[in-house]
Amino acid sequence: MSTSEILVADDHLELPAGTKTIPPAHTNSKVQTDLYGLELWEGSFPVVDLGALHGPSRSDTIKQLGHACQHYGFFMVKDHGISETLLNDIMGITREFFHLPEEERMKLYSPDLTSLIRLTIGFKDDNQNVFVSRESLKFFSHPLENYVNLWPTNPSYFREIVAEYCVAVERAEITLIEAIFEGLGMKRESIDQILSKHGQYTSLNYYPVCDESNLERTFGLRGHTDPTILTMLLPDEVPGLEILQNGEYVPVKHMPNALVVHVGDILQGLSNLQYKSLLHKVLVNSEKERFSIASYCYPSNDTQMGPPKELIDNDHPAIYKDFTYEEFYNVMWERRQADAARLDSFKVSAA
Ligand SMILES: O=C(O)CCC(=O)C(=O)O
Ligand SMILES: [Fe+2]
Repeated sequence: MSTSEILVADDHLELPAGTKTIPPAHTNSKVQTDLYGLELWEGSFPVVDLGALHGPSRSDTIKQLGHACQHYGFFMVKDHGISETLLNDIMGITREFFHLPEEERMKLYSPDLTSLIRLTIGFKDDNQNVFVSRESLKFFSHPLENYVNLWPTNPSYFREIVAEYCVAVERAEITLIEAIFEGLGMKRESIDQILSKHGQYTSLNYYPVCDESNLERTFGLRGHTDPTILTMLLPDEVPGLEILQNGEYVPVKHMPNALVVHVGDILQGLSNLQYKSLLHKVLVNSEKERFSIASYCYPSNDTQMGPPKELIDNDHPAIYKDFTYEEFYNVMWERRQADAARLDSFKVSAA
């Protein structure tokens, strides 16, 4: 594996609930909004119109993104530029892949964390006496031409559809990240340095129906934060994803054609802790299988993951030292922590 192919963690441990304060919703207009003017889906989940970043309300939208990152660590995006047809196609091909016979899927199984594509399967954690029942096909997806030839050819349209989706999501991710960085006050030079050789890692996820008798001790995925700048997730309509809000895990309500965005650990570091990465987990159920597609965006390997100089002054001293993504990645695997505690050893105050 070259150093440009650093993997993201897929080992998720259960974590205690933390606390976050979220302002109450205003319900006096047709579209519910919160105190920051953020539109709320189902009264709880902020929604940002990504299309507005290309028009005259760009600066308002950038402010909204800042509020969503700071106060929620999570938001949904609409008008993200990915067609409904493509969203349906990628979900369809993901279902088709996981409905292939087991021996066909298992050809891609690999316990090797450095593999450029691998199928991971459910397992039992004997220490905690729980099952984690997710099956995932994980692979690098940007730059596309480096990886597409490693992807499966069964189902026959797999490469075509997945490639089209990954390119479209990458475009949306970069638009979004640039706007978030701009909102933080980063200079163009810093933004370019972080994103010039950025990567994308994709995980097609399958959560099988769980036998009723095992439901209590089976997770789809245990509580964790993502070791990314941000993650863009396409969930299907089956409930399962839960995010931490006000110290409690809350089920995310499906919003048709929206993508779900999580602030990741790297954005936490780069923002000098103005934004915190989001704790989330996935539950399984005994009635319906569930599918999701996660796109993890990570920075150039040599990115300095401490806050850029322009975010630091006497009133805002640096919380994190300068460290590279590569160093972060090594610590993450060494310590096997499932949340942003992975960043703690890079704090200025750390020994
Ligand atoms: O499947 C989901 O809804 C969430 C997946 C997730 O959190 C992850 O892959 O990191
Ligand atoms: Fe996650």
